[in-house]
Amino acid sequence: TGFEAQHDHTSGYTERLGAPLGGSVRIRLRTTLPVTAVALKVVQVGEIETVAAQEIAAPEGTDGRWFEATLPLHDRRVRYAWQLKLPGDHLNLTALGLHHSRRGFRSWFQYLPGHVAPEWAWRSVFYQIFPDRFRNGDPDNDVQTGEYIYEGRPVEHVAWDHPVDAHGDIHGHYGGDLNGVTQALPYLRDLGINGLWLTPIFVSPSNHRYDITDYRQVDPHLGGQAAWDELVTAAGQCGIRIVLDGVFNHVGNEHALFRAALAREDAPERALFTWRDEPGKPPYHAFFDVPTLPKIDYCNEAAIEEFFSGERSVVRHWLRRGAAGWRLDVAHMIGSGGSDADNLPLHRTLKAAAREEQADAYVFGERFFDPEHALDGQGEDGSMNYHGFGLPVMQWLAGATYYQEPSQINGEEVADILWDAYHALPPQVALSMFNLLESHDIGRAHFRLEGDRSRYLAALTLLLAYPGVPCMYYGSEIGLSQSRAGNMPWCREPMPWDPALWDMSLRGQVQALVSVRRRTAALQEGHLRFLHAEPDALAFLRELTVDTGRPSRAVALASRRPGAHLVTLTIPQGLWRDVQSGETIDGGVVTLDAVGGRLLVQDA
Ligand code: ARE
Ligand code: CA
Repeated sequence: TGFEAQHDHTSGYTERLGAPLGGSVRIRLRTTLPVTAVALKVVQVGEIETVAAQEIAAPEGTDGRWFEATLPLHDRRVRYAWQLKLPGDHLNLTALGLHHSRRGFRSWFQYLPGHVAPEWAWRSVFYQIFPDRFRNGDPDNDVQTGEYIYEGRPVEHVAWDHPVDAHGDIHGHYGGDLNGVTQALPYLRDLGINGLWLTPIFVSPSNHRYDITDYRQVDPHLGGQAAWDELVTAAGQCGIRIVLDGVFNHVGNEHALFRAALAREDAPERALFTWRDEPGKPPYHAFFDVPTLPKIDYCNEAAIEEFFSGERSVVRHWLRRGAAGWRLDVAHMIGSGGSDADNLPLHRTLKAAAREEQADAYVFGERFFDPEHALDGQGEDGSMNYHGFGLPVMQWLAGATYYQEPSQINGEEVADILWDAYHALPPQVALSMFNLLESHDIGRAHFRLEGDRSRYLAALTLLLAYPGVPCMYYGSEIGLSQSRAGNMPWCREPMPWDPALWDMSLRGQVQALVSVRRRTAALQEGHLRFLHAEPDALAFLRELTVDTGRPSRAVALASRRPGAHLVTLTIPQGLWRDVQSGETIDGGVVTLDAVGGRLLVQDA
């Protein structure tokens, strides 16, 4: 399709992302319109400035006329729009496209100075592992039945082929460990992933390990420190980085600091927690009032030092020992009991400590709701993208939310929700969002889609093509499902290792998606444009063109109809390759069968 005017965050149009506050950055516009002049409207520190743009020579291999302007960076978040003067007319280019009016500031392009994203994450495909359920590499370290009492009952060793049930969950340990993850590296490498997010691995009595007893020891039931060191080394040799789960809102009730606080009325450790007296509740604030998860009070400098800023803090400790970043459990709660916004200064302290330790540490928070206010570049790099990706996509494809609410949304609404969430964020933040369809907390996508391969592949296609860092949940690639409806614990079935139990054709399709994601620059850092939306189908374009001298483009198309579904849409000219079928397609107006989701790429 012919374009009329184009500008985005990619390096052909924006000199660089995250240039320092107080400086400036050169930005460009390309247009085929008969413009007489181009200017930039910039809003910062409450004022609108006008900056003139100069025409420059078109970069080789491009068409249209090019204009360049210098964007001054005097504010923590700079918003701008292009103004194109035409004979007897003028048009404005914002993130929403060309319009006569200037539209609201929220639709303007935005530039976030001073925040350099960990770009390796953009080039990664992550895989989430729940250690107790992924692979048992060493049966000798397994939790034994009756080894200790947890929440009033002896723990139990559960056989790997025993499905998760209510009994098995709370007290059941399957014996998965880090030795198993190391053993599975050839499998993971073959799948093509290059990032791992491990849910907690430190000493903890529960099978999920969110109630941590000692943050500086790897649980011996997972193989201890030796298994971690071996995993980090071996994963590094495969080019796989590991992000750890940072449980910083609460500790486990067996943690030494909490035990000391409980032991004496006048213990100094009492100041690390908040105490209360409410009938039927624990005498201290706790995560969702779960007594095993006492909340840490960050009013206290000692707590900040212990976990974040101190020379030997937990955050620093594991970055020094090979972790590549942190996923922050219940990020919005980490603080001193105030709102998510009140907690921002603390998150900046955490991120600053992580970056001091490792310049490209990737830090993202867990939030089930709109995270925009928390993503100012100084705190987290991104957020788990339930809100702006996984929940709406799954709601659309499953025809209901994961918690079975009887609500419906159509393709146009999904496209709107996704686009709104995407363009609300500065580009380097949008590209650092941690995208997922499912996790250890919510029902498996495959199950929520009733095992329908076609819609499942549509979901995976969108995941691997969308801006942000894609993460798959262990077993997704072989069609691992769950034995009954619901969220956790049903979504935590052990991974079967007998290939006879795998859906091999699904695994092949996932491999193809992962591989193209890792090879295609447009999928890693290209901009986003929705091309099509109808109730049962949607399509978007990822594009990175001029700076490489050759185009890198991809189109993702997904349908929620179980069978064939012909969709007519317009895609840019040129030859396109279908990632699954290998078939070649000419650009322009095309009619494609959207069944099962399709990914088309164009790279020279
Ligand atoms: C266990 C049992 C549960 C039981 C619960 C209470 O498994 O069946 O209901 O105990 O007794 C960890 C474990 C859980 C454990 C929990 C408490 O993994 O298995 O539950 O500790 O012991 C909300 C939060 C979100 C949070 C989820 C769990 O917003 O941040 O709830 N996620 C993190 C981790 C969890 C972890 C913890 C927090 C605690 O990822 O694994 O739990 O450290 C809707 C709501 C969301 C809600 C979401 C999922 O979308 O809007 O707010 O998330 O559903 O339930
Ligand atoms: Ca084991």
